[in-house]
Amino acid sequence: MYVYIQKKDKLYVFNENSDVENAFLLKEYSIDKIKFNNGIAVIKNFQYDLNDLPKVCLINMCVLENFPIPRLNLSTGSIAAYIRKYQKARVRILDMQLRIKVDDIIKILQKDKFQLIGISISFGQKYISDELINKISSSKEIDKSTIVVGNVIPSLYSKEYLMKHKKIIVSYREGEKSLLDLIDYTSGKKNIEDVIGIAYINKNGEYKRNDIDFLEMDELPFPAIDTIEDVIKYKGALTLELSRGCNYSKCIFCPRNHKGARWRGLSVDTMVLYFKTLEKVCKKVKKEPFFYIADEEFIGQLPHALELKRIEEFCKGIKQLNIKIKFDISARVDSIFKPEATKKENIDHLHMWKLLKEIGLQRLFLGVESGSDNQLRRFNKGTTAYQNATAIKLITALGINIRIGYISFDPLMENFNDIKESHKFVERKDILYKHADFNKITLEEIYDAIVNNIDSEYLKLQCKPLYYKVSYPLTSLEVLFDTAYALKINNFEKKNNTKLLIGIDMNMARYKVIYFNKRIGLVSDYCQRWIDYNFPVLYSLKGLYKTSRGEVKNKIYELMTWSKSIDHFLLNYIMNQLGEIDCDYELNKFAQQYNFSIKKFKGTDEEIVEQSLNSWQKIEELFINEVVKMLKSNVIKDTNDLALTRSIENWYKNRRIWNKINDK
Ligand code: B12
Ligand code: SF4
Repeated sequence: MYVYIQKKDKLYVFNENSDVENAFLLKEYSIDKIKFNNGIAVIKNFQYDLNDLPKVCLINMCVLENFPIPRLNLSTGSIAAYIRKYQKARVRILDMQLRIKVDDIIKILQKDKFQLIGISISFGQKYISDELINKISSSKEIDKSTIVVGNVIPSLYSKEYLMKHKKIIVSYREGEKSLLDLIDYTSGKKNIEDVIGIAYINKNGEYKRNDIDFLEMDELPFPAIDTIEDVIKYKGALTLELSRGCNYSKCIFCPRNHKGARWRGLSVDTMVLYFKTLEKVCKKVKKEPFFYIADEEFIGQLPHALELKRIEEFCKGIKQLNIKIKFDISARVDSIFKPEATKKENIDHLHMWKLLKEIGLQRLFLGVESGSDNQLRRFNKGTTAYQNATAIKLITALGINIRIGYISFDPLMENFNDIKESHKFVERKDILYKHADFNKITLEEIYDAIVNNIDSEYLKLQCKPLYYKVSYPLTSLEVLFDTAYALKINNFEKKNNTKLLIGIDMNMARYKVIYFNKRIGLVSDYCQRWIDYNFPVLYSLKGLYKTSRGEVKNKIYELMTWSKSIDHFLLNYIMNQLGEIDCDYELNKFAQQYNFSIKKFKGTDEEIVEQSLNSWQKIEELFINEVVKMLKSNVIKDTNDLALTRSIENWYKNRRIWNKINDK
């Protein structure tokens, strides 16, 4: 980092390593004669005005009602840090998660006059960004600025985007290098044809797309944390990125063009440095050092020895720092257990996970997706139900807490078989293990006992259902643009002379799709309505969970698992109402707890499903009442701007209206 102080025609430059000669800004102005005075370079007769540096505003969109708890935004943070690394422009970050509204943004843009305005548009943010872009375009004070949009939504369908907003530019992949080029473009130093990684409409009205390569991660500086104080103020979470891409890249529902099929990670030294830096920052802002690693696949799926070495060195580096940090990561199930690997390789992996736990790994997100082999094959997930169960058994026995991604419905399901099988899988209480005591049992013994199904007095089950760990219950597969699943549906349509993809939902970069099996489509649709209805309350609770500690954290966790049970048994209840399953012991037991009597509804399938939701909402209401009680008695403390309280007010107000969150 460099500090520049300009006083009339004098410029003082400071860098903590006295490496002033490499200050990019001085290179930009071709300053060669530098005199040092007490480690500070003093440049006399500095004829340039630093106020003339281009100004860039990076805006992160957010629909606050749906995502009331912020996360430190890395999309803008990473680009801002990169621009600053090259001292190309002065950057300001505006993040709508931090309660800035579209009209506030417009006022700032009118006042500060930025040469380049970058807008980050992720899922569900299309409409709100359209509103912003339209307001910018119709404001005389700012319509001269160049506007570039990036992130998932514009990148997945840049052409359609540009047809709608002709004057803007789309950055369709990583934004760092494109932004540097765009600064030169807006300063007249580069032609638009030479700006990498963008799509645009040229002077002849033609759609153009300039190439770009993926960045090497070590080129990335530590992300900008300008907004950190506000993130903390609104009880938000800290995030960090250590790798990009995924070496597997074959799950058919996951678009890969934008993020990259090749995994690229920071070097171990840089990873350690970034952990250290964020820990230092946390001390400064008085926040517990807990961060969410945003990487799609943290481990990397490299050749075995290399992967092991990398993680071991990283853990060693963190241990040597002697810092106390906590972090969450995501990985694939086969980063824990591969049935086809040797016993030694699998145990090596356990050792690697144990090390990660020792340096502060709190929670691991696993893309499990299903407990039905048929469905896993359809997804090309590369794992089996047995493998999923075994990996979870092993990892929980190591004391690592997990969350799992799970997809309950997908449009090509022919009947309820996969749903029933997969739903039963998460009801299993023989998968989650208690933390084993390593003084009493070795990794090898844990492995042998679990893989060979042998009882061990040192391995105990939690006796809790796996659905407690499902991150978003009752999820339907979203057929996102640019995915192999969309192609699979195309082929299915041709083969069966039917039409399943019936339109596009730009706001979510996905297809509107009807299910091959209409009944499953109906159940999926209503489950989504149920989840969306309850989502703001649960997302707020989840956010508060992340920032709370001790007893309060446990209380919120209990609430969240309660809500998971209600969601889980809703599907059993609906399937039972539709005559797909019997009312079994588990469903009966659950209903009885709340004095809920299961009586059969009559009518069309849709009427039956809707009545089921209305009626099940009575159980959800007991849950909501309990949250209110805890808020009133101050057991749970809301965010400063009462995010949870507002979500609850809406919950009561809109009962029995089953809209979906991302509906216009
Ligand atoms: C945080 C996160 C979320 C949060 C969002 C929270 C919030 N408040 O908005 C939650 C958990 C809610 C979420 C949900 C979903 N997510 Co999500 N999420 C992420 C995650 C883990 C981190 C994002 C991040 O910070 N990345 C790091 C930054 C640096 O990368 P970036 O955002 O892509 O930014 C770069 C470029 O996009 C570009 N760029 C971005 N903005 C801009 C702006 C300008 C001006 C320019 C020039 C460039 C630019 O440059 C940046 C730097 O290179 C990513 C995984 C990942 N590592 O990206 C998945 C990810 C983005 N999510 C994904 C998906 C599919 C979803 C869901 C649709 C899942 C689902 N089926 O429900 C939902 C949709 C949510 C909704 N609105 O309904 C996919 C997207 C697939 C793809 N390749 O496009 C990802 C990649 C994960 C995955 N592999 O499945 N998600
Ligand atoms: S879902 Fe995860 S494992 Fe599968 S391709 Fe996408 S990032 Fe890779």
